[in-house]
Amino acid sequence: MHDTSTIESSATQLLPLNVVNIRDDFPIFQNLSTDEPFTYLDSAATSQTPRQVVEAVNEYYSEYNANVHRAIYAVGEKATKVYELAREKISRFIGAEETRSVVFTRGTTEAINLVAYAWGRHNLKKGDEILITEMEHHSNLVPWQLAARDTGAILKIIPFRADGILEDAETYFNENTKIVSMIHQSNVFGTVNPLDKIIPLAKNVGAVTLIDAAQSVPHFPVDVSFLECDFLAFSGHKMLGPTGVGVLYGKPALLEKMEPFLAGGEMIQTVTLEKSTWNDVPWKFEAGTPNIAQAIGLGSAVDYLSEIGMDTIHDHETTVTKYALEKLNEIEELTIYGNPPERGGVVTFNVQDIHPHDLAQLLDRDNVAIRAGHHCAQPVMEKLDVTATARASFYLYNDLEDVDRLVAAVKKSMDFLR
Ligand code: 7TS
Repeated sequence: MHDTSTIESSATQLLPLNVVNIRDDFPIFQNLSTDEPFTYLDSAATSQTPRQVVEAVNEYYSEYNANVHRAIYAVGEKATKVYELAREKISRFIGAEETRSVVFTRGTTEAINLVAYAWGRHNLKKGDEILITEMEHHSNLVPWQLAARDTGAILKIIPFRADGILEDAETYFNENTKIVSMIHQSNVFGTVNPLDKIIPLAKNVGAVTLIDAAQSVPHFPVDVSFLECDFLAFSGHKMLGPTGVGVLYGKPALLEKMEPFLAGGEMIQTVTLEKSTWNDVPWKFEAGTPNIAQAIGLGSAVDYLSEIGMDTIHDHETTVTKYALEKLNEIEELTIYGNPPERGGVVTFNVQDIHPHDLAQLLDRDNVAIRAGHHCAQPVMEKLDVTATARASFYLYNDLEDVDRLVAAVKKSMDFLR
């Protein structure tokens, strides 16, 4: 594909990936109409898309566009084959023992809702406890608020400390804990939560585990067989894939026992006017025509990430993040939120007196794209006593010069507003 060997950056630090070559694969870095380099620091919201993924989607539409699991003609059979091949690739990528563990959804949000409805509504009752953390994205909080409301279960919350680390997690587990649903890597602090401790605690009390891996699967190796979680959710668009596709991994025995989530075509075995029976797992959970092109695109994204290697991607992001923390910390008026020792490539901050939305807008003038807002984590903002923050997030196409441009643009904004 390309040479990913180490290069020396202008900031005289070695980086594990050759970012110049990697960027060549991403049309957006070539196609912008400005001379300024595009400093994209918002991959935690959505990642950029390599040519290989765009081509896989394009090929489906231009060469074998047909519905899946029903056509008895060549292009339809090819569509089914490539769609199911994407499932196999994703299954291998996350270390699943069986391909049928992989259910295609629209994204992390839908995957978590699937569990909250299809598992939660049928297994939770009054007095049961649902355990989440205070650092969840809304998509792993609101579905459980609704499940608690509908079943009489209690929503329990493990708090975090000012440094962005969970506090006394072990004290929240008891015989009433029925499900533990937890963010793997925080989209605000970058904290990587200690699943090696949490999952055994959940197992000890017989609770089911669901991991929100939206910010982890794209950035470092995640192996469900090693983690031994029951469910794991992630989104294609945060890992170089298209929008509109994501994954729910589930242990087959659990998926088999669960009721369907959405109902309609494809998820059935037999239908009469009176009643229906369900298709096998995973198709029982894929009602209607799926996002075929997007799933195929995600298969191609997984090929791309695997070829580079998730360990290398992780090492690369760690180096860039360390450099960003160093450089941002040198700005006296700037506050960085959280300081977890185990962290991913997300840095959340505010600059004294400057609203993060103003900062993001000024940075945009220098072609530096960051996220500003509550990051779909309003309870986290409340605890930090802010309404919003700025956030820079890194991926395999970022280098130390991106950090330099971010820091220069932040300083320029400070001068402009003072
Ligand atoms: N969980 C986490 C940890 C996330 O970071 C996100 C999206 C989601 C779930 C939802 O994913 P979706 O693909 O279903 O939307 N996080 C962000 C973010 O941090 N900025 O924009 C989206």
